[in-house]
Amino acid sequence: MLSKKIEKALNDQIKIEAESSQIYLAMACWAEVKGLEGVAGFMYDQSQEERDHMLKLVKFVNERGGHAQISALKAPNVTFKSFKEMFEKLFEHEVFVSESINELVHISLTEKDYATHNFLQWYVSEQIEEEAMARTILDKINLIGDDKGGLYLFDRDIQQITIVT
Ligand code: OFO
Repeated sequence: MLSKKIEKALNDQIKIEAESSQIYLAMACWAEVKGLEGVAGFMYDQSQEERDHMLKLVKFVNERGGHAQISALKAPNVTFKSFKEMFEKLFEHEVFVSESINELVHISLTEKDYATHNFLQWYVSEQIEEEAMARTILDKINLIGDDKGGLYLFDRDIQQITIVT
């Protein structure tokens, strides 16, 4: 059984994962209308992953005797100054999510909720991967700079880049 404090903290994380999904969906749309199909595909996949992260939490809360809350979401940014800015935002967002997961892990320990603590370890590992992937992409974008040919190749190769990391 979840304590009220843990239930509230998990529900807050459900909202964060849902918002992450919307943020990356908006990025996918922006990339798609700018003609970068590879980047758009990558962002659609990220958006789907975040929805999966949300659903995993929803099911956990309901299975543990809580009630998962589906709430109104903050509208995401829909335009960006550049691809660099867009990927910077992705990286910053993943760092924010990691901090939020860490806080959740901390609460699970203070509440002595070891089942939730165990469940959250999956998210801890996932955040290490996602931050590393975002950092790798950002490094590549910084190398490309304003080079149009570089951006073309980056768009073509982004799916592989992410598999390698
Ligand atoms: Fe990329 O954040 Fe979910 O967990």
